[in-house]
Parts: sequence; structure tokens; C-alpha cells
Amino acid sequence: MSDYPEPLHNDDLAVETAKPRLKRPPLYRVLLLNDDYTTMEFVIDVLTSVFHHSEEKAAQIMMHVHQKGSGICGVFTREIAETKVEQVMQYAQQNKHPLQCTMEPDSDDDGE
Ligand code: TYC
Repeated sequence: MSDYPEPLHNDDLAVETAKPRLKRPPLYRVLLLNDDYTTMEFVIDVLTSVFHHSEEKAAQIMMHVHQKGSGICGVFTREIAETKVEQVMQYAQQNKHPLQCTMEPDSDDDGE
């Protein structure tokens, strides 16, 4: 055993043990925006098929968006959030709905 505490002294080479730093990736909210033309049924369809919400939860989120102007569909890592936004936008365009979907950093995410 060495007489010295860390950093270890091996022939003048100081070797420090790296602290394990396990940072979680930043999280993003995916939001739906209200409009006057997209049908309520279509929004519920998006929320069940893309975000895997139950019919009941999907109807609740849809009504929140309808009444408040926007609402959170889910919170994901960046690439998954980007993919969800693309899927919603493509699905809406294919079905000729003006539905808008966007993402933003999750301000409840402390990054620890
Ligand atoms: N406001 C729409 C209507 O009354 C319904 C709607 C809800 C549209 C949520 C978009 O993200 C939305 N038909």
C-alpha cells in the first residue's frame, strides 16, 4: 500500500480516480396547439396512436388544448420528441388538418 493519499504518486505520474458522472439527458415537452378546424376526433386519434394515451386520457388532453390553447402530450428525450412532432405533423397533413405540434425544453427538468 502507498503511504500517500489520492492522487496516487506512481513515478511522478499523478493519477486521479474519475468520479462517476451519470447525467440524465435533457427532456422536452411535446405540445399540441388548438385551432378552429381540426376535428376533436382526429386529435384524440393522434393522442392514442402517436402518444399511446388511453381514449379517456386522450379526450381529457384534447379538451385541455381546446379550452386553454395548448397542452402537453408527453415528455421525452430530444430525438424521441422530434420524431413525435414529425409524426403528428405528417399525419395531420396527410389528413388535411391544420393541427400544429411543437416541442420545448421541459422547465421541470433539473438536468441532474
Ligand atoms: N378546437 C378544435 C375544434 O373545436 C378541436 C381541437 C382540439 C383542435 C385540440 C386542435 O390541438 C387541438 N374542432
